[in-house]
Amino acid sequence: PFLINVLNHEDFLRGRCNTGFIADNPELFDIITKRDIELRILNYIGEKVVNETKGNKPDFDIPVVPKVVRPKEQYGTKQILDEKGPDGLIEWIKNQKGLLLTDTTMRDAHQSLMATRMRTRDMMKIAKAVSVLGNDLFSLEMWGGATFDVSYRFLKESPWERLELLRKKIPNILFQMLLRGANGVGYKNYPDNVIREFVRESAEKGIDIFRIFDSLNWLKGMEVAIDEALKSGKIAEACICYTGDILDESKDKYTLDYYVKTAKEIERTGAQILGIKDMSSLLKPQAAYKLIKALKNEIGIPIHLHTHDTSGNGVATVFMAAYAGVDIADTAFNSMAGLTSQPALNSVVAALEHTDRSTGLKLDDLQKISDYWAAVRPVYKNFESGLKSGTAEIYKYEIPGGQYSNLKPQVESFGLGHRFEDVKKMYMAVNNMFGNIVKVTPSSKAVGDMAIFMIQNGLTPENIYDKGKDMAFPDSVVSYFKGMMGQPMGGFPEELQKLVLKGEKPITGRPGELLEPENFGKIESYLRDNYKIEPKKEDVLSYALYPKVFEDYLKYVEENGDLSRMDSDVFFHGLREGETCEVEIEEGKTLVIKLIEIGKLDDDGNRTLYFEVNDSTRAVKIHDKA
Ligand code: 3PY
Ligand code: ZN
Repeated sequence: PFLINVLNHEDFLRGRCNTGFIADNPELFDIITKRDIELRILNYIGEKVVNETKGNKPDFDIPVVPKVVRPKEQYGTKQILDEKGPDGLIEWIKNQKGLLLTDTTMRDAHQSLMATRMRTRDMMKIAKAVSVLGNDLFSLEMWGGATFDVSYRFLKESPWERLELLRKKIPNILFQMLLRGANGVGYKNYPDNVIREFVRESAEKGIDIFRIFDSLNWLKGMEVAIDEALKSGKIAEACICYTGDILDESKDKYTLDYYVKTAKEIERTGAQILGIKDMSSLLKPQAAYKLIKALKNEIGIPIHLHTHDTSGNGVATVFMAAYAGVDIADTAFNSMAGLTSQPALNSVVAALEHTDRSTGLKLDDLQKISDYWAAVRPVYKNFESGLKSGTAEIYKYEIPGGQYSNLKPQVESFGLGHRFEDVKKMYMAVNNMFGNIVKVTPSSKAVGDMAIFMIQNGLTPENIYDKGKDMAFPDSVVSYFKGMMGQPMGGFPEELQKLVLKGEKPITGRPGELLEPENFGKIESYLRDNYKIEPKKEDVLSYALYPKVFEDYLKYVEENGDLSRMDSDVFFHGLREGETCEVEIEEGKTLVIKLIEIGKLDDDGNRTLYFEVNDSTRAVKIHDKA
């Protein structure tokens, strides 16, 4: 190919080449040949085989994709929004008797069960079936939260591409994303123009419902995102994050009155749906009934309940909310439900059949989708937390589902695995030190980081003011006390704030008002000059949100190629000796790869792996790190 490039070069063709020709045209070497792509894929698989699974790849069932025929005309909630506009959709929701359901499998369920690792490829295989068999679902939560960051950081795939691909396959069901208010899909406040541009672009690419929350229930933190979602003609679902226990009258901070008052303020922002975001599974069944009943009396916009099943009471909470008149509830297909994930969709549908809140969804159809996910899940086993049953302890610890499943590996990564129980207790103690705050990304991260930091350094709520005088606290904690995550109800505990900030002055206003607007033009030039891409708006936004993660992703893809068309069992576990897989390297071009033999360790610590690729034999040498 290099030679062909030379022969086709204009200067060469015109005889204008001299001895400087090669040096003057370094781009001639930039070509990626099919052999290069092949080699990168073999190296990738080789690394997995030699240094991760060590030849012991588990046996996985092939997930069965239900056969469906797409009707000529599909009519779902997406068509209602597109045809009737936001007001028409809200009117339609209000007229529904049955409980409307959202499926969260492609976002929160895998975020909360398997550290957000679900790849686009596994979603795409079932997308058409979801579209056809799930036509009567209210929405799919399939984007936002941690999925944005994790796609780039660990899966080496573009979240924007996921959105666009799914949108094409599922044209009939509303798409919903989780947006952390002024923190976007990140962990810190961004300049207003980043939030606005991000909402605009996401709406353009296919998001219909923006579920917006602030990690301290601080309305100002949601203002910009709500305003932009409304401007883009989509739905703003603004949230109250639920914490504490309204049934316990001895608790006087997060009371029923507090939630009703906050809900009314949310309604006044113009948001079309109120979200109740119970990220930590703290909303007990009877509390759900009481809360929804009260809200239904006080506000006019539809209410959408989001809860987790960490406590094991999630399905009961959905029922009690249904009987109090909640309009929409979040669930996940059964095989991806329960524990730190959402309550079980199929079970809720079954239990509500023949009642006045019957969902109208067909159980046999839904089962096929659940069966597909059941077969996909084992591939991701290494990312699961090992939690085997619901835990009532969550009411005490108040740890969000997504954080709970991640906390153990995080604690282990600090060499503190044996002190996990202490970390959970410290999480509770830190919450009290912080003044009993709402804990959800990113405020929950500040509490979690602080808990780990205190255990690591032998700090206690009593000795910290003395022992912690000269200590630099974790970034998230500093950012929290500076006011960069917003203002908590009741303010910051002064003494602790002083200890953490060490003389730095906190802010009391909206961080977005102080942050310099992002210069998108500059980012675009930077990306163009440094990477082999013609930057699109989405690339510029990804860089604005996560500069390092996005650059690492670009470098990775430049070095290793695009692995998004490799099946997940191969992506995570490589191949077994004798096993064959197919990898599509571009539309219509497929490599059939068989691992023939894993060679013995040689004197330099390498192993040679022999492959058959589309009938030719190839060998790659991999350094064995063991
Ligand atoms: C997120 O912010 O990603 C969450 O899911 C919070 O509950
Ligand atoms: Zn959640």
